[in-house]
Amino acid sequence: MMNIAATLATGSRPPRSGGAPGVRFFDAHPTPDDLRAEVLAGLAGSPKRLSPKLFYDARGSQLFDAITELPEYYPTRTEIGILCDHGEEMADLLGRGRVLLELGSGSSLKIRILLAALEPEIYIPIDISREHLRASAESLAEHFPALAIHATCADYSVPFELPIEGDREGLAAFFPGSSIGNFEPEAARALLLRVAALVGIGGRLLIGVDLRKERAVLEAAYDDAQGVTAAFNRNLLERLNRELDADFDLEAFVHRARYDDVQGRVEMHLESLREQTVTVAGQRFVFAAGETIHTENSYKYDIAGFHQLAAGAGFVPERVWTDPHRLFSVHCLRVEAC
Ligand code: AVJ
Repeated sequence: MMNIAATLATGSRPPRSGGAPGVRFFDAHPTPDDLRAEVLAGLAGSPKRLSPKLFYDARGSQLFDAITELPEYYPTRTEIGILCDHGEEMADLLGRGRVLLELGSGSSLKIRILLAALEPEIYIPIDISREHLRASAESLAEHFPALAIHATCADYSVPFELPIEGDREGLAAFFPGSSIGNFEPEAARALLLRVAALVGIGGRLLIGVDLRKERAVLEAAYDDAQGVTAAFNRNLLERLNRELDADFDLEAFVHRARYDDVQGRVEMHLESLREQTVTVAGQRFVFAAGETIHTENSYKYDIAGFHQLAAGAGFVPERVWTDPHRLFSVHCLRVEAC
């Protein structure tokens, strides 16, 4: 079994490449989110809600990177461990020298582990944030100089054209980090259907899924002792103050994370500590004391439950890997001919 981490450190076996080495940038011109409309609609709702994608401005992305280093936040390091331990088996299943898509920009260590094992012909990171995608593609090219990187700016939750010539068999997609957990189950199924359409019949998806577990572990992972997740959550209000001329008093809102074991999700909220009125983009919103803004759901699955969701999108489970403590899972799913 080849030691993936060692290969990464030495970079001794660059991937074979059919496409021209280096970064090519493809822009599907995804419709920019109408931040103002989305936020005003969310705050006018009952309960008040804001989309978790609003977390990821520059400061938010930095805070999320800090979260992944926290002792309480086990998903990132656990998934990396699974990828390192089973990278070769994953490559055997997904196939080497093929086309590998990634939902997300490829800035993480995770994709480097997979690229070293899979040696894809072409790697296609798909992300809606243009600059973040360009930057991570360039830095990846330094690490994999012979790799053909077709960086694609697109919104993967809607149909778009894959930047590859001709029909290709056995495409593989990678969706790490349990980001599928941010989607409501119905939206998660719709996204998986999109991925199935992208990779085609016989194509495969390698996806990271956080597993259901005891409340104390989950609530600690989303409300760490150092308050980094609290800062990540409240940064959303700082962003609205900056970008939508809002006047949120950050001291008047507190971070809350609670596990709903019926829904199987960790909910993050920002709770108003007193009766108050906030103006956002010229509109006034009244908050009662104790009223919250629901900012994120992070669904957790057991393996059978996730396989059921995947089956609803035309995927058959081929293999699942977990860590020794069964905290996290990585699944290899194949698109079955219907
Ligand atoms: C990036 C969506 C996978 O839900 O675990 C981390 C985001 N939120 N701490 C998650 C997050 C609070 C994370 N995902």
